[in-house]
Amino acid sequence: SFLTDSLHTTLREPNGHPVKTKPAQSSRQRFLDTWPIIRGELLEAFAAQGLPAKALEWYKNSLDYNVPGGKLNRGLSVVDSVELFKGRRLTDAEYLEASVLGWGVEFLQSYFLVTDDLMDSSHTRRGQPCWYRVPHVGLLAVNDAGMLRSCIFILVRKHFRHMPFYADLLELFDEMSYKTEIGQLVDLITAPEATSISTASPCRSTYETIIKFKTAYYSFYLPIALAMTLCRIPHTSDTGADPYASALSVLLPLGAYFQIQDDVLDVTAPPEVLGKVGTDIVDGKCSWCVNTALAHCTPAQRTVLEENYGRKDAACEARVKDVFRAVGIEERYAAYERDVYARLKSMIAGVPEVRGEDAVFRREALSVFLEK
Ligand code: GPP
Ligand code: MG
Ligand code: MG
Ligand code: MG
Repeated sequence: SFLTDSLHTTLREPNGHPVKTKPAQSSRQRFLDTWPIIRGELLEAFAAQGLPAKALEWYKNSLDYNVPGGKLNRGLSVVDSVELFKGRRLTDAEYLEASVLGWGVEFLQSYFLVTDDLMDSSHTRRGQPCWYRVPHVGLLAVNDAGMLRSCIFILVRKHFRHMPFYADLLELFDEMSYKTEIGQLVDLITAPEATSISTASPCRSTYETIIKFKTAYYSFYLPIALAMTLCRIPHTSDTGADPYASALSVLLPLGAYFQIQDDVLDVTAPPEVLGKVGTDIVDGKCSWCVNTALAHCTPAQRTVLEENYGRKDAACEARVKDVFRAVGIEERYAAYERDVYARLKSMIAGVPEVRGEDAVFRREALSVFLEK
């Protein structure tokens, strides 16, 4: 449609896949233009507590370092979906309202990333050192992460406290955080320190649980559900279908696809491109790659994996990567991607559209997300 065409460039891979599509400059730019306003409101709220200048400086640095530097896909999905549901360009006031929720998802994301990098002993993120690795930050990163999460509630309270759906917004942020924490728990306990994969025994169903909980709910369902809530899309429809449930039924497998891509990039993408150094192999993570390798390897390759996976050693990591290459991880991923892309497209085609008072829940919000 005109809207998606104007919001998204249609870059294609040589094989015709519409992957790695970047939002056009204009959509991203309008969202980024609200950052100084959002940041200003937070600094004002902080300054009102009467604190030493040094504290304000620290808070400001943490915000700038951790929040606006990513791809912003999650935040953009909120504002783009609101625009799509309303079927017109938003006024500046409406846009700011939607962007509070978009930045809310980005604050949640920054909170997760700062703590995830500590838990995963990661090195870089978005092309710069992880926050906890910045000199003088260290474990203060734990508190900074909590403060990034608090930004959500300061902003949502300021902008939506008087609205009848205020509690719904809070509940969404809260429930999706809980789901993510569950996912992070399973992610971490299936990658125990110094335990070989033979005893950690990654398995498909555990893997599916991990990726649904740690990624899909907050990265995919949350932005769309926030947009639907802001647009007052009702929970019921003429056909009896709950549009939030229909959205969820597509967004969970879509989020799983995204995390599988994240896992593959962790072992295959150059750090300069990815902005982070992959740690899944040395961390012994129950990832798509190791699951796929175990399902297709020879007994000899299995031994190599058992002896080298999850060891904090570059030579061990290289041996694991050799096995991954030998079993054709990238080719298997390409086949999976073709298949899941087609499946998601047909699932999306079956999602009912639901009319609210002055907005319509459109299935196109889901396909826009798929193309991203
Ligand atoms: C992605 O895991 C999941 C998260 C970032 C959610 C973390 C949840 C918490 C409750 C902290 P990942 O480790 O594969 O991400 P990345 O590859 O970006 O490090
Ligand atoms: Mg990580
Ligand atoms: Mg992690
Ligand atoms: Mg990862």
